[in-house]
Amino acid sequence: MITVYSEEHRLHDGRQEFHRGKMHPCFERPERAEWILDGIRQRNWEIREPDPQVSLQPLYRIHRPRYLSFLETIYDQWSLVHPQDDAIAHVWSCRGHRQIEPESIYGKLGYYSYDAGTPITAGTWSASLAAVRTVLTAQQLVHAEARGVFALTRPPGHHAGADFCGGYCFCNNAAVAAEAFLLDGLERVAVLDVDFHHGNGTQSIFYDRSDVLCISLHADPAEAYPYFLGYRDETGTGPGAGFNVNYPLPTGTAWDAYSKHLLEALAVLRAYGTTRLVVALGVDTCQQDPISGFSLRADDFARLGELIASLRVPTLFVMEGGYYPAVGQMVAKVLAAFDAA
Ligand code: Q9C
Ligand code: ZN
Repeated sequence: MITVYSEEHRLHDGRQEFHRGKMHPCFERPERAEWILDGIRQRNWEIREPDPQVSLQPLYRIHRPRYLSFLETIYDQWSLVHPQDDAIAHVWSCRGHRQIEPESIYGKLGYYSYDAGTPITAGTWSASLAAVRTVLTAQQLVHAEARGVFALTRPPGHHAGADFCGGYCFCNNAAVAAEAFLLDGLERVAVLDVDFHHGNGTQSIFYDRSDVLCISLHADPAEAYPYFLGYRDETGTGPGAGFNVNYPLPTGTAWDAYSKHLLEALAVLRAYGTTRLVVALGVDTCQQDPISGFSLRADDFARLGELIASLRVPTLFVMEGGYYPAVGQMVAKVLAAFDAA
């Protein structure tokens, strides 16, 4: 399996996130990509750089132009006032407040984000753009008839919506890739999100659309981040009615229960007639993950890859979460089992 990877991810290097009452070193840090690369290199798979010429049109279709300019410019404005610190919101809009983009940098940060775990640094925009080029280069390889390709994206993407960041995510790499398949003339594209956390950004982007089926297995938002989206009764709206499927699972879920729901998800993907699959590949479902609560074991990740392969659909794997050193082993197990099936 080919991996697409850019070392520009290193430019996004947040110092601290606000977590449960105190500032904490960022869980989502550059080292993660090294951990993942270790797993890929051990298998001797080809690693390619993103194509610098790849069209960014799908990015502009997924994200609002004003949000993208916010991402591009906010750190420079912030650093004039706070040169020693990362840009992070401390106030957000709520019910009864206006939904407006204020002039103040603090107001803008609140308007375009939804948590205090997602610092914006000097290199966040460059790294996010490199991740988008990475996923779009990988998408082009799948379009050119590769059976499976891995986009080693960092920062991750599935919590980012059309005009907001959060959950360590800025640009929604998986959504951008799905849009790229549509622009290439495909129909019945699907996103299968297996990250521990609900992919609230991806769901919100496609919620009223029938051209991208979104299916997610994740921790029940009643007990886990992102808390405000990812419930079972969220099935899509308008033309998108029936094209969003959530499987919220309780804390402690292990392979036995997980795989039952995965098989259901695969049946839905088959019934839809999926032509191209984007897998939002978080491996924070592993028992070892420091910020998550599922109990998948190393060998379960091979089963996961095997089951995804059983769909027999060209598949783009996009890296999402996973915050422990063995993250590359789990990713490699998924990809190797997919390849072998
Ligand atoms: N300080 C992904 O796995 N944790 N994102 C909440 C806020 C946020 C995880 C703590 C977890 C986001 C891509
Ligand atoms: Zn996650």
